[in-house]
Order: sequence, then structure tokens, then C-alpha cells
Amino acid sequence: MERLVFLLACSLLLLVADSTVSAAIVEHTFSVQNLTLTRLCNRQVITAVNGSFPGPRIRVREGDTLICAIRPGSKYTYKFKIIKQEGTLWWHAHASVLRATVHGALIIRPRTGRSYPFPKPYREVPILLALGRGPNVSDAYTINGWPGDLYPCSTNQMYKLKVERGKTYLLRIINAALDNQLFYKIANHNMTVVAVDACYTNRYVTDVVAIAPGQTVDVLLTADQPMGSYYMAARAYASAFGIIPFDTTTTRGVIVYDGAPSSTTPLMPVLPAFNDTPTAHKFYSNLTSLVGGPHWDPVPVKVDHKMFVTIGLALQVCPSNTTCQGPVNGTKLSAAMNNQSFIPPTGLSMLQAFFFNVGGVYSTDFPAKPPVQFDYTNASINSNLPLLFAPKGTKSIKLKFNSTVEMVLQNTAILGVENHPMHIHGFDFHVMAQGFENYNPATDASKFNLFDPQMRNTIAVPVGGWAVIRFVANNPGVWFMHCHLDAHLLIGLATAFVVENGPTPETTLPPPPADLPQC
Ligand SMILES: *[C@@H]1O[C@H](CO)[C@@H](O)[C@H](O)[C@H]1NC(C)=O
Ligand SMILES: *[C@@H]1O[C@H](CO)[C@@H](O)[C@H](O)[C@H]1NC(C)=O
Ligand SMILES: *[C@@H]1O[C@H](CO)[C@@H](O)[C@H](O)[C@H]1NC(C)=O
Ligand SMILES: *[C@@H]1O[C@H](CO)[C@@H](O)[C@H](O)[C@H]1NC(C)=O
Ligand SMILES: *[C@@H]1O[C@H](CO)[C@@H](O)[C@H](O)[C@H]1NC(C)=O
Ligand SMILES: *[C@@H]1O[C@H](CO)[C@@H](O)[C@H](O)[C@H]1NC(C)=O
Ligand SMILES: *[C@@H]1O[C@H](CO)[C@@H](O)[C@H](O)[C@H]1NC(C)=O
Ligand SMILES: *[C@@H]1O[C@H](CO)[C@@H](O)[C@H](O)[C@H]1NC(C)=O
Ligand SMILES: *[C@@H]1O[C@H](CO)[C@@H](O)[C@H](O)[C@H]1NC(C)=O
Ligand SMILES: *[C@@H]1O[C@H](CO)[C@@H](O)[C@H](O)[C@H]1NC(C)=O
Ligand SMILES: [Cu+2]
Repeated sequence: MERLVFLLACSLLLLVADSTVSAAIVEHTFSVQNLTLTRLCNRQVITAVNGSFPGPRIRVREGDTLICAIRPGSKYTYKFKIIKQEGTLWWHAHASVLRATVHGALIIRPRTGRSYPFPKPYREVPILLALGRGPNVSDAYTINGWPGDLYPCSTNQMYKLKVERGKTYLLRIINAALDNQLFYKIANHNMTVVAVDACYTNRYVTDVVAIAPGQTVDVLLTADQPMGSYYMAARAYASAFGIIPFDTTTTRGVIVYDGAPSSTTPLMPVLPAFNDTPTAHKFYSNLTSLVGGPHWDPVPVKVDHKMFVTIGLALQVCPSNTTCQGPVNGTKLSAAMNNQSFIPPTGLSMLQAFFFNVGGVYSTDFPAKPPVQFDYTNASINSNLPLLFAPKGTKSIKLKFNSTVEMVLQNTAILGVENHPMHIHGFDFHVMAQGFENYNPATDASKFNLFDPQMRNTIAVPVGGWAVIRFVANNPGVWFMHCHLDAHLLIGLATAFVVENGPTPETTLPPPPADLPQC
């Protein structure tokens, strides 16, 4: 377990050397152990941190340095500088099988002296949505580790939140499931979204939240309904409904008003249908950023790198002496961006290769557009498509420090359309516009929101559609970009940005910690 690499909160934390620690230093020890749980009528052994599922909640403030040790007394520690603003992130194990259970909330508080740009909530409540068990089609979803009473043997295995009538709560919702986007709803209550992916939004009132793996959504919930109890519930948003099997169960927890008679039967929200793309799209596309709010960045106007990137599935030819029965005989499933299917290097990491200037680990020739143009979202031109067989490689995108990237992410219909939640490490990006079918620069560029586009680190690209993002490459290093559906990440739906150093010490990648474990 020493070699388990924790990717703390995925993105905007910087692994730093000892010399650069700052503000408060928060130390945490993670003890990775087997945990025996009784869930869904069975005793199950899972890998968990500190004997709890989800793992322990970590609280820090903006600017703190977080030091994590895997197992008490371990000589391997990981130091992270919290460069991210206040908000909700999550920490998790890197290996996918472990990530299903080795994860927890990471709550970043405003630094002392700064308040929230919304009314101070009475209490904060993390809502961690996850799988009951992974990594294949799971048995159950869970809310804060509990499946809820719709599952067998689970009447008392339900997350319960007691609230005081009239008070406002900040729910920090995290989707930690490996492969499922989710709809989340609370009976008879609206929610007011105030942040997504730890970026403030204009307040947005909704009765349903759509959330992709890797995303977080912070909502204010006011207990303003009659005394009683109300279910909160989550189930899948399956954009490839009918093509890809998924867990169709529903997890629920209950919100109980303090003083409500214990005999009341909770009200159940009506969840959207699994394939309710209009509801998901409405939520995903209606959000806007809080202009002028803490940590807000204006939209970069001048673009240095324009990229058009297709995202979707592909096939890989199997060696002739193996039996391989993918969607087409003799092949197995793959996934690609611009006809390139990513394989991570097995030896030296890309970041180390970049820092020590070691060649042969990755190349920097990831194409800026697909090799051919075609009707990307037309399902009838499918099996004979030119991008069907994508070569495997470790191709990255080299960026000058401080240059601005604009990337059109275009879903393809190769083997079926699907909403892919694309995640970039190291940067928040502006979501300029999103839509269905093929991106058309002549008509769609005029739809760009140049004033208050939502900022995110994971964009759920509309199924059979596109999204345009912009960001400034002001964070030197090697940053992974990948689909946050684990099944797609594992078969190559990824690439990486290699961002050159800037002119000053603060804009130069620090050396790796001396005690960085060798994998
Ligand atoms: C995990 O448990 C250890 C030992 O009991 C404790 O010192 C540590 O603070 C716990 N870690 C977290 C992150 O809560
Ligand atoms: C944890 O459980 C796995 C599988 O059940 C077993 O192989 C392993 O030895 C256990 N590890 C410890 C430390 O008990
Ligand atoms: C997941 O599914 C794959 C393919 O169907 C199978 O080979 C594998 O054993 C399954 N893993 C688990 C943990 O059930
Ligand atoms: C939720 O908000 C909608 C739209 O603003 C409103 O029509 C509805 O009455 C609200 N519902 C509750 C329970 O407050
Ligand atoms: C919100 O979504 C609906 C449905 O997709 C759309 O008609 C409307 O224009 C959107 N509003 C904003 C402000 O984005
Ligand atoms: C298939 O052929 C390759 C190359 O000749 C060889 O390395 C591999 O062991 C063979 N695999 C099987 C399953 O026979
Ligand atoms: C798949 O291909 C193999 C080898 O070419 C062949 O023996 C087998 O019958 C094929 N299976 C199907 C379902 O077509
Ligand atoms: C999709 O492609 C087929 C085959 O080229 C074509 O006949 C059809 O018109 C296309 N559909 C649309 C909506 O363009
Ligand atoms: C995609 O890559 C494959 C494998 O290298 C190649 O055969 C194919 O021509 C490429 N597609 C296009 C459109 O260039
Ligand atoms: C990055 O670019 C911005 C805007 O073009 C400029 O204001 C800033 O000074 C640049 N930063 C560095 C370190 O070059
Ligand atoms: Cu995907």
C-alpha cells in the first residue's frame, strides 16, 4: 500500500517540495486497511481509509499546506499546497478499483477573514454519492456510504440528516461514482446552486442537480417546508441509454425536520427518467459564474491555440493469436481523442520526464484537429468510419506559459454517442458554449458567453454534441486531461498538456520532493 498514489482532489493542488510550504500546515495520516461491512444482506470486505467508508473528511483553508502520510509512521508523505479557492473537492486513490472505496470529501474553507459570497449557512453537509461496489455494473449507489431503504436488508442503512426548520444548510455534493452520471433530488425542496467544481456561480434555483463523476455542486438548502421528513434520492443519468448497461437502482437518504413526529412517512421526490437529457442539459448549461466574486477570472479574449478535438469510442485490433470478442470480432473496445488513444507511460512519470528533460517518455505531437472531417454525430456512418481504429500512444500538447487555449470538444457517434465528462487537471476553464450535433464555427461561435461563462474543471460534453472551453496555461507542469468515466479513461480517452515554465521562480515547476516514492 505504500505505493498507492493519492491524487488529492484531482486537480488544483500542487505537489510541492519542503521549501515552499506556507500558511497553516495541516497534517493527515491515512491508514489504508481492509474494512468489513455488512451491506445489501452480505458481509463484504472493502479497502478503506481509517476504517471508514467514505473515508475521513479533510478540512483546510485556502493557502494551507496539506501533508498526507499513507499509514502512520510511513516515510512517504505527500505535501500539497492548496492553491484552490474555497469549495468542495474530493480526494481519492489513483487506481480505479480502489477509488470506488478509497475516497472522501476535501473541504476548502475561505481563508480567515473572508466570508462566502452568499448568506452564511447554519451548517455544512458533505453529500458523497458513490457506488455500492465497483468496478463493474454495481449493486447499489450510496449516499455518504449508505445505500438507503430501497435496497434489500437496508432499512436502517440510510443516510439521515436532521435539520432545524427555518435554517439554511450548505450541501456539498460530490459524485465519486466511477462510471455514472447522477440525478439528485430532494422531495418538495428547491436547491440554490452557489458553486460548481469549487468555482462560485450566480445563484441558480433548481429542484434537480445533474452531476458527473469528478464534479462537485454546492447548493443552499433552506428547511422551509412543513414539519416532516423528506427523502433525498439519486439515480443514474444514462446518456447512452439502451446501448451501455448501467445500475438502474436508486439510493436515498432522509432529511428529518427536528421535532417532526417519528411516525411520519417521508415524501419521495420524482426523479427524472434515466435518459432525460433535456433535464441534464438544462442544469449543465444554465449555470453561470459569479462575475467579480472571489477568485473569479475574466474570460481570455485573445486565443493562442485553437484546437478541435473529437472524443468518443474506438476499436483496437487484437493480436491474431489471441481471442478477442469486442463489438467487432477480433477487436476490443478502445477510446480516443482525435484518433489518438492514450497509454500512460509505465516507467518514469511524464512530470518527472518533463522536469529532468528525459526523452522517449512522451511526444508533443497530439494533433490540433482530427485527421479527417466528417459528420461526427451521424449514427448511420459508424462502423466504416476512418477514426474507428485509433493508434495507441503517449501524445501530449505543448503549451507556452501563459498562452490561451480554446478547445472544441466534439462527441462522435463511433459505436454510439455518449456524454463524456472531460476533466482537466491543473486548471479551471471557462465553458464558452455547448450544444448538440456538430459544432459549426460559422454559427456557434456567436453563442459564446464572453461575460459570465461557468468555470469548471470537469465538463459533461453533451451527448452527440459539443462544448467549447478556454483556459490560460499559467500553471507549469504536465497536466492530464481525461474522460472521468473510469471505463473510458482506462481504454485511452485522455491526453496531457505540457506547460512550459514561466519567467519567474513562482512560475517555475518546483523539483519533486526528495522522498517521492518510486513506482
Ligand atoms: C486516521 O487515523 C489515524 C490513527 O488513528 C489518525 O491519527 C489520523 O488523524 C486519521 N486520519 C484522518 C485523515 O482522519
Ligand atoms: C485484505 O483483503 C484481501 C482480500 O480479501 C486479502 O487478500 C488481503 O490479505 C487483506 N489484507 C489485509 C492487510 O488484511
Ligand atoms: C468485471 O467485468 C469483467 C468483464 O465482464 C470481468 O472480467 C471482471 O472479472 C469483472 N470484475 C469484477 C470485480 O467483478
Ligand atoms: C421551486 O422553484 C420554482 C421556480 O422558482 C417554484 O415555482 C416552486 O414553487 C419552488 N418550489 C418550492 C417547493 O419552493
Ligand atoms: C436554460 O435551459 C433551458 C433549457 O435547455 C434553455 O431554454 C434556456 O435558454 C437556458 N437558460 C439559460 C440562461 O441558459
Ligand atoms: C502471441 O504472439 C506474441 C508474439 O508472437 C507472443 O509474444 C505471445 O506470447 C502470443 N500470445 C499467445 C496467447 O499465444
Ligand atoms: C471470430 O473470429 C475467429 C477467428 O477469426 C473465428 O474462429 C470465430 O468463429 C469468430 N467468431 C464470431 C462470433 O464471428
Ligand atoms: C447520415 O449519413 C447518412 C449516410 O451518409 C446520410 O444518408 C444521412 O442523410 C445522414 N444524416 C443526416 C441527418 O445528415
Ligand atoms: C487513424 O489512425 C489509424 C491508425 O494509425 C490510421 O490507419 C487511420 O488512417 C487514421 N485515421 C485517419 C483518418 O487518418
Ligand atoms: C500572463 O498574461 C497576462 C495577460 O496577458 C499578463 O497580464 C501577465 O503579466 C502574464 N504573466 C506572466 C507571468 O507573464
Ligand atoms: Cu467517456
